[in-house]
Amino acid sequence: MNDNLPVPINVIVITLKFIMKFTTNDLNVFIRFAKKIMSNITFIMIKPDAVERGLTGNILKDINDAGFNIRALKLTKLSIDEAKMFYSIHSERPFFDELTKFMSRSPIVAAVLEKENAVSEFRKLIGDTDPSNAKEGTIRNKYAISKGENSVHGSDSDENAKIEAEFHFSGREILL
Ligand code: RTP
Ligand code: MG
Repeated sequence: MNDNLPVPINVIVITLKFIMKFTTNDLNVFIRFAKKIMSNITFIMIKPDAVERGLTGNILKDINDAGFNIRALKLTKLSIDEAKMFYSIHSERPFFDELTKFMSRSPIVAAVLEKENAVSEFRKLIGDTDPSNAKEGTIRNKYAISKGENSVHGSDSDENAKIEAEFHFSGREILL
């Protein structure tokens, strides 16, 4: 008996097509799942001006009342170099020096928040960068001092939320 019978080519093709279809489907499911997780997460900071004035509790309550779940949280302090790194996208802007000195002046509270469409939902909750333009009831409208000292930071995209969360937290500090 011949143990080395060749496998017909059409059997090989059908098997390969089956494996490829299976893995492509799996990959698509995984990509959809990853995108869903990413769009549910944002990174935020309670800035020095708000921590200094004892507003951390009020702001965390506003965040909670707006339906966000806290997935990571810590009190920390940025060095001037860390502030420069974090806000490097603004390095050419005239307010960069003022911004990085302010952000490293005293402790901040950093957090990762979860909610559907977290990035845009959080930016709605905090309001315009300049508190004089921020809608009534938004966090910046209620607490910010000025356009520079505006009490809170929120990521501006899903990609940046991931980068910023990883800047402040190790994987085991984020409880998803
Ligand atoms: P953030 O990144 O802190 O959430 O603020 P944002 O998106 O609303 O505003 P962005 O344009 O990214 O600016 C970053 C921070 O820089 C300070 N800033 N100062 N003095 C000024 O004209 C000025 N403009 C911006 C603010 O602290 C702003 O949040
Ligand atoms: Mg920004």
